[in-house]
Amino acid sequence: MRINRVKQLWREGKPAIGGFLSIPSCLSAEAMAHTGLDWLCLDMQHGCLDYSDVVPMLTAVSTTAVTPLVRVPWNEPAMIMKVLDAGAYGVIVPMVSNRAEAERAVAACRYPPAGIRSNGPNRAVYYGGADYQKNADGEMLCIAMIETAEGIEKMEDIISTPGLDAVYIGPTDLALSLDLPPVMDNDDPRHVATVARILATCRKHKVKAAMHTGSAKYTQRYIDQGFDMVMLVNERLAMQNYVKAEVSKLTGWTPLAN
Ligand code: 3PY
Ligand code: MG
Repeated sequence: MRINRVKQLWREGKPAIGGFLSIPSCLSAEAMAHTGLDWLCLDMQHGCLDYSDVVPMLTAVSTTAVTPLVRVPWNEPAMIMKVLDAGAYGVIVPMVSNRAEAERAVAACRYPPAGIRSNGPNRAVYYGGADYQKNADGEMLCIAMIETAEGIEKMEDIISTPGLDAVYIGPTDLALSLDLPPVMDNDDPRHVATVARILATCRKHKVKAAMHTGSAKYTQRYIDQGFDMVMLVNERLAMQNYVKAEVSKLTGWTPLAN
């Protein structure tokens, strides 16, 4: 069975740094897989990706050592099982608000008797190996997002869910839940304090903590703060920000004001 690189980094006490994919393209997925990042997450929640986009994009990412993850659109066992069968090595489940929802996500990621995952890995066997079913429960990451008001209130119940590998903070939904503007790299003291409380609760229960950012500055900040997994950039913004920065360097020409 191919090992999960993110879990391996954690065993070595190192953080895993990754990116998000939102453009339905195998070529951009493969290009992002050649940037040095540890993991890439195909974003079915807010990215423009359907299942028929995800399957070939997982194949593109798996031409490299990058760990492929999928953020599913919602906490639905059917989609969690389908993306794992297609070779995702873990799922990020949005908007998990209480213990029952966290248990539902974990169960979908584990074969019986630990969970309710149905047998039928298709591409996953080619990517993971012939002994996939025997070892999958130990390699697949189940990551629950804490970003709702109820989730903040019940973080301890969620984080202490048996079998949950990590908790992933969605900073903009977290901000909305705190009645703040949906700013990604967020310095509001209430946001900062909530993020610190989630991290401390993860530490208490020996669950990994993951954070989403929009810049190297904040990625570094969260690495230094002790996060185990940090999202640096998504490919759409990487492209747009790079071109905008280059455009701004030109003189003797007026860029379109779109
Ligand atoms: C959030 O900021 O809420 C996220 O889910 C990041 O994608
Ligand atoms: Mg969110």
